[in-house]
Amino acid sequence: MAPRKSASVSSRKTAAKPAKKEFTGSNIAEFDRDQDMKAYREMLLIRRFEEKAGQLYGMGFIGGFCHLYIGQEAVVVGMQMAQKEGDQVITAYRDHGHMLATGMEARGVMAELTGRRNGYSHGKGGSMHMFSKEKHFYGGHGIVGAQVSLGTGLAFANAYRGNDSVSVAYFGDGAANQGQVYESFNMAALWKLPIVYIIENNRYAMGTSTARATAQSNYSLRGSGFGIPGMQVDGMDVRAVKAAADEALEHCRSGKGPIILEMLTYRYRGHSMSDPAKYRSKDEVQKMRSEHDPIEQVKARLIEKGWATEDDLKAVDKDVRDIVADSADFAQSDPEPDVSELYTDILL
Ligand SMILES: Cc1ncc(C[n+]2csc(CCOP(=O)(O)OP(=O)(O)O)c2C)c(N)n1
Ligand SMILES: [Mg+2]
Repeated sequence: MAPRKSASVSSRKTAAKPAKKEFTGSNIAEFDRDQDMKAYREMLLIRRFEEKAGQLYGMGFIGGFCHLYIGQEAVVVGMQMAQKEGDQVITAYRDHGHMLATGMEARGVMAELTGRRNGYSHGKGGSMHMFSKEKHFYGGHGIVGAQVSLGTGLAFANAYRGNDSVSVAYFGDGAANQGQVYESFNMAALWKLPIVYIIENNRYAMGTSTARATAQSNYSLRGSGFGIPGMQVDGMDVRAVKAAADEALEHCRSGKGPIILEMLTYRYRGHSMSDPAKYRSKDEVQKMRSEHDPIEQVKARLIEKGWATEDDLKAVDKDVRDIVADSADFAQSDPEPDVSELYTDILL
């Protein structure tokens, strides 16, 4: 039998075409006053909630893991502003912001952090494992990259049912190097599944910078081998996120299959609560906070356009602080699950 001629990599005719450059990711949505006020309020709620969660953790009220989202608020808020009722959200362990953005109650999230009965998982899931079918929030996952495959499954369900919902699956720059992400990309592209893959590139995976860990640091190109288009987006500007989200969701809803949004963002706090943060300088964090903070950007715009006064914004802050304080009180006074509940709601 004649030996089969092996094709050289470069001569293969079956190689996937690179994704067409039809998206830029650099558009900025025009917000009216209501949209800017909404974005301001929602981002502030996440920030104040996270600050309080950090305090409660320090006081010993929260056990286990707790990963704060401070700095990245514009990503979930901009995405949520573009989503429709029924679109599913799934993410990793840095998840409190995603939950609040979907409209889940601060009380239920905080009570879950403190392991109480009226937490979203009845106090048995904690920070990384909360769900709300009502708000189409599918977790909260501690295995890096796992939510990408699960989110692809949600998109498969949408296609199978023939509804026009889109699955929005968030993952980090570190997770983007996991193998199951590419198995998911392949299936999603093959079956044209309605899913927006959001890579929250906050520059670090625990203490490892993207520069040290990744061969292709333009994550928006990560789907090109499968023909999945992608955009790099300023994830610190809620209007840029909203504009990219509008395009991406429309792409999915019109049956064109998956799309990737790489959100260029930054986390101000450590990876989790026990992070000495020796892998970056204080100056780096400070520069990001002072020049790109997502909330300050909206605040400055509201004032500059004359859409709100300092007093108006202080009133929003007061309102948000009240919601967070109430959630913290609730999370400390709500009872723990009864002993008889030890074996319910869990997998044995
Ligand atoms: C499969 C698996 N490997 C390793 C870990 C440990 N781990 C937890 S978070 C993390 C870093 C992930 O970084 P990234 O995806 O960038 O998300 P970020 O924390 O920046 O939001 C690692 C390696 C894990 N939880 N699961
Ligand atoms: Mg990261």
